Amino acid sequence: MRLSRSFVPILREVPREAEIVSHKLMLRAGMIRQQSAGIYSWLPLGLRVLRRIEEIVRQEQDRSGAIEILMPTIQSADLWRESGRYEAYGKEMLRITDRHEREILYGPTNEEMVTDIFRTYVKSYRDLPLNLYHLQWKFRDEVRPRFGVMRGREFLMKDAYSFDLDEASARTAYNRMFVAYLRTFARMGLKAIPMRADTGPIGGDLSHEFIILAETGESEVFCHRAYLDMDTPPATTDFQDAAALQATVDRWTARYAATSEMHDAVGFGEIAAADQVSARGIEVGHIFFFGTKYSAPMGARVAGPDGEMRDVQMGSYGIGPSRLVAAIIEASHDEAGIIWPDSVAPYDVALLNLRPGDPATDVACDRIEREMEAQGLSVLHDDRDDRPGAKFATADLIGLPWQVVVGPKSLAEGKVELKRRATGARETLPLENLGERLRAGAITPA
Ligand code: P5A
Repeated sequence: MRLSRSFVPILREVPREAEIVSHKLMLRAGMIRQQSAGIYSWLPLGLRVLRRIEEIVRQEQDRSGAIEILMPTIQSADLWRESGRYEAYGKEMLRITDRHEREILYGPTNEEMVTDIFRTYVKSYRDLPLNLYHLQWKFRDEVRPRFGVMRGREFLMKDAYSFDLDEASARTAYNRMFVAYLRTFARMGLKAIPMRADTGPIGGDLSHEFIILAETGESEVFCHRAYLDMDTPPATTDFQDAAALQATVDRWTARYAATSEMHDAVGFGEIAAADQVSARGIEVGHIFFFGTKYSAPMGARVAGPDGEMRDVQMGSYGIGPSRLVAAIIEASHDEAGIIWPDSVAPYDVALLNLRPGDPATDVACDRIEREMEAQGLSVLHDDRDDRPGAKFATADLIGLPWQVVVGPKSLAEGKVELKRRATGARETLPLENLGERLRAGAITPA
């Protein structure tokens, strides 16, 4: 993709309204545009990152056995009256009246709607376990929307809902999501720590928040240092093996880790001082087990093997893909800009033509772009008529994993420069070897 033909409105000035680095960088890199408080348009670069995050989330949900559906953003108030949450949810819910004076709402979450779908179709234990998820926009009229897409009013959520016959299998469903979440965040280059958490308006008594440590995080968190070095469950994890899942969850919950609402100063004090981590964190996911809180009032019942009808056991599991875009930047940037992990970068390579208009660099850049794309790499080709210094600054700001610099002098010798954004390591190499070099991965540090 040629930068001149794309739409990447870079801001040279640091926007005044932005307080935290991810918000500043997202605005400067032309990723998002605020439309009103807590409501954003996603511009091409931001959208590409969001889509890649969604895809990782989807792959790991599918791998764990969850099934994708798509529920609407607009819901009927009557459904929420059935669970008793219509009044209870309070001012965070955006309530709307349609032309027939019917009360509807912009969904802040979907427990009621998915329970309605379930009760319509599923009547027997033979159809269980079941986990339905979707990726859909939510609206919460937050008192303090801030930090850009980190705490928006309109935001994207992946929300999954599990249905099981009894509590033991519901715990296995919870464990499946727990393990899927560990893999999901690790694939985005994040160290997410599962912490015991409060359940708020969703309810239930078993809940973990997945937290990444960051100074700008809104949550105050406490955990054992060992969590910073734990291994992620492998891709070969068997999500049907309840005992193995439990063992993984046990390992990841063996040590102290809690958000401030669940903090127990005495328990935390038992950790050796050097291993105590008291920090701020960003909640990127939150999982809940709440048994029959929705199924009982809404009549979602299934027949067990004995023919007896019983209320289905449920849990719900959220991830915030739009928040993750900002959270990843909080975790991975430097003074010059964003440093995208390979797995979520909007493009793999920034291709910098240092002298657009020069036939030699133009031809070489076109060829490099075509060849790299043929090899499956995505390229953002800076073909604009701009000073080299400005191009370097833009490339560092946007933060693509690789930069390929094509200048007239080295090109005359058949060479280009390759820079790894994360380490700053550079090497000069022959044009022909470029694609292979990139595919091979990391270059030796400078
Ligand atoms: C779980 C799924 C729920 O709503 N119901 C369905 C449960 N959980 S939650 O913790 O309230 O939200 C899940 C995740 O959504 C993200 N999130 C937000 N992202 C951006 N802006 C917001 N205002 C916002 N609120 C929640 C978080 O990642 C959270 O973990």
